[in-house]
Amino acid sequence: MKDPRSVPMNRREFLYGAGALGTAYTVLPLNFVQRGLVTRRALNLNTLAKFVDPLPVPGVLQHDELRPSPLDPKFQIPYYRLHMREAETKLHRDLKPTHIWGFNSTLPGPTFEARSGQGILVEWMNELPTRHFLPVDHNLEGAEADKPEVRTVIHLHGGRVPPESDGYPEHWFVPGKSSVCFYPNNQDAATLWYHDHAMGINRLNVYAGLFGLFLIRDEFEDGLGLPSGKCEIPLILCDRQLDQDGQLLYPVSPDPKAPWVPEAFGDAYLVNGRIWPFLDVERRPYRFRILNAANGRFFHLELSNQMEFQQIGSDQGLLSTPVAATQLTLAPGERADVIMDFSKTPHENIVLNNDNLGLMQFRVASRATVSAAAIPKTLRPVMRMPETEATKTRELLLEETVDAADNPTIMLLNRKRWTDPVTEDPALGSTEIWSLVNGTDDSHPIHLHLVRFQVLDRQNFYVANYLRKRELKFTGPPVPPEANELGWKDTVRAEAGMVTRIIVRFDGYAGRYVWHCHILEHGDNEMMRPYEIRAT
Ligand SMILES: [Cu+2]
Repeated sequence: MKDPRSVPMNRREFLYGAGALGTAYTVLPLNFVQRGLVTRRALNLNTLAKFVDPLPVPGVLQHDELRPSPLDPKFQIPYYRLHMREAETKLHRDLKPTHIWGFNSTLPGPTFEARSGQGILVEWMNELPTRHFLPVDHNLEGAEADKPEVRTVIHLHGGRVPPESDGYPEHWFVPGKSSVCFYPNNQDAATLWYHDHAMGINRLNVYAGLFGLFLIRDEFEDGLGLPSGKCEIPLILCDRQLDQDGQLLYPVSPDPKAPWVPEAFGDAYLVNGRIWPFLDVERRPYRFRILNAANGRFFHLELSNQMEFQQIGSDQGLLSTPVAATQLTLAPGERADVIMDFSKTPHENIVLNNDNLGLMQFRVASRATVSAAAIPKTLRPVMRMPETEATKTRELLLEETVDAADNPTIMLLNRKRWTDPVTEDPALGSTEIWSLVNGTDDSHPIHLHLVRFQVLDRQNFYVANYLRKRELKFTGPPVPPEANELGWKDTVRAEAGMVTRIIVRFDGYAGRYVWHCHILEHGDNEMMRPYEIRAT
């Protein structure tokens, strides 16, 4: 048995509804057996004061030197070094420093500021210890006992990157080694992020702190007059479990030889690496780059005063027009570029909530400030891709297998494991429709490396019939994508019991990439497949 919980019809919805912040593990009798057979009890978050720490803003990276471009050695391009190190960091004023692994010793790592069309080189340096401090499961593909326990490889999520620099999960390197990646940045301005992608321990490395933001800017976006400087702030969200000493706890199954769990939730929410921070804001519009960097939690955001905000961008850059909303759902891996205008709000404290529980507080200044430029009514045009452009449609099943006690044991894409031969092999430059047939009770955020895509629709289907006969019978009409899903995406929520269709042009580079579920516990347990773009 892998999972100590009883599994209701829809696990994740149950966890939200329980008001327990998805911490089913912490409401069970705790017996966390981690290295050294130490039993550690969870921290009671209610003992911490809310909104006493200022929101940290990750520093912006400066390059170390210039080096010849791999595209044309006559040109020198910025060369950055990032050091993955163990470190201690304060997650809250009243907690002892927490042991983490971070890029340049920080959680989140520093932010890249790149320009569209201007390539950079990054040397990712593994300076981590040789033993992992979180529970490795040697039964998982790629994390066998004969593999080095600590391995890392970095993926630029949302980056249009040549295959050798994409962070293929098996291209890991061990402590004392480094890897140089080339990021051409030949793509529209967008909110990307970088994170570990090592085979079989990805969930642990990211949980330990190995992630950060990567912004690409361009002239078009510059011309929109969006809030910038101190009015443009990343909000990087994740959740963690902490023990009574404020140290990271990663949940484990009752079987010490097979500690993998199907999802890892925590009741400590971190915004830019801090629990319940506050941000002083002037009475003017702010631009927030919101990233869901959690292992498995879906965030459902809203402001305590029900204030409307404008979403101006999604995963792969600007939407065609701002989308007004009071609520925002972000699955793991998804990003939202959001304008919140505090100019018309009174002097008050506004809480950013997730499922009615506070994440952080905005303290609106008492003085009115100079009026700021209005948000443009139109942003970057997004041409909808016609379905007729697709030369192939693939039906791809998302499936969980369960044991006798109905606990998930493995998650599969199209009933294939990681080591099975490649089945998704689009030709370079071709367009395909991928129908993500979700036969499970959970939503899975599906991410394709290299490409951007558009969401076509979602449609309920008769699941039992499909699992038996592989025959699609729809039980409802197609549902169009939500207004904030009409831009370019790289991660899509494949909803439970629905077929989610995306249309993808496979351009950029030929070679080997991956597609996977961004619930990291799923990706580590077979919900990840290689795919190959065939040169034509
Ligand atoms: Cu999944």
